[in-house]
Amino acid sequence: ANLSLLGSALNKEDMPYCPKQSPLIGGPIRVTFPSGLTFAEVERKNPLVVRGGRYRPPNCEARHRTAIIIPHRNREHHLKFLLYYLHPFLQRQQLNYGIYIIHQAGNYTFNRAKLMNVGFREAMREEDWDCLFFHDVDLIPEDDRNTYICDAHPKHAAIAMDKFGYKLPYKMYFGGVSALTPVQYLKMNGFPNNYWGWGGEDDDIGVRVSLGGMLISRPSLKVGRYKMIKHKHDKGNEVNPKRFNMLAKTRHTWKEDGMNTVEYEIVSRDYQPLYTNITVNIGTEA
Ligand code: UDH
Ligand code: NGS
Repeated sequence: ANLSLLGSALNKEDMPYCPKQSPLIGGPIRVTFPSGLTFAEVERKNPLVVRGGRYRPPNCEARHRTAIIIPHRNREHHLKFLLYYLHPFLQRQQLNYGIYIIHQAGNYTFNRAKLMNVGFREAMREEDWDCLFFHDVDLIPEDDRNTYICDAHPKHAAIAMDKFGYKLPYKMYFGGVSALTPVQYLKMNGFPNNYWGWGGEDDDIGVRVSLGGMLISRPSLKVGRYKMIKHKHDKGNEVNPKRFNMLAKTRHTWKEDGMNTVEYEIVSRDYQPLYTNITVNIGTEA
């Protein structure tokens, strides 16, 4: 009895670090999309996740603090499946983590990269995250060994997607899921703010990595596997006809457009059981 009293008197700082390799990690994950799944069911399955979609391992001090940043509008049905897989996946990795949905307000053309800049600033405001995962809502990781921690260089994690036959579609592809430390993010002045509509912004980000003097780190093809939830082009995210012209100029524009110039207005910040929802007005194209 004395021992257990002592145990409960110990505070978090006295907990041992989690092992370097989590013993809870398995291998491949079988991803299916159960019909009738609800957010309430995902909540029930994740009793240790607290308000705002935060989690810490209960019995050890996490070695890593990872924020997941998800650009979003009108994809609740995808979000539900992503959370269903992502919460247990991150818990098996024994991370201290938080999930942020960056929701674009209004019906103006979607801007994925600018939403990521908002997510970076707003997440860092709340916590000293050491790694940020920029994560499309429709990509489900298919292997436990795909650890959601940062590397010495910006990481492109979604290297093997089912829709590309589990291969990289092209060498410089940087789309889907990527991970950067705050230092890496700021070194490349974050992401571009001026790609409105579909396409090219991920290539721009890839170019910024090298303009910032960094390399791209990647997991193996075996581990960096993702299943994409099938869908059509969204309304409000039409193909951006300017993307090639813009990409041709990235080397001249990256220092003048990015984290140092991002402007937006927070509409609301609410702490849902499974995620923090930040609704933001990001304006319109200049
Ligand atoms: N997103 C939204 N809402 C939108 C548009 C985009 O939440 O209206 C987010 C979401 O996180 C998504 C990401 O931005 O995963 C990237 O957008 P996308 O999924 O439209 O891009 P992707 O290249 O697909 O994955 C393009 C449509 C492919 C249609 C192919 C039909 N066979
Ligand atoms: C490239 C796009 C990327 C896009 C990738 C995969 O052509 O933004 O295809 O697209 N670059 C340009 O348009 C310049 S996908 O097959 O997922 O629709 O991510």
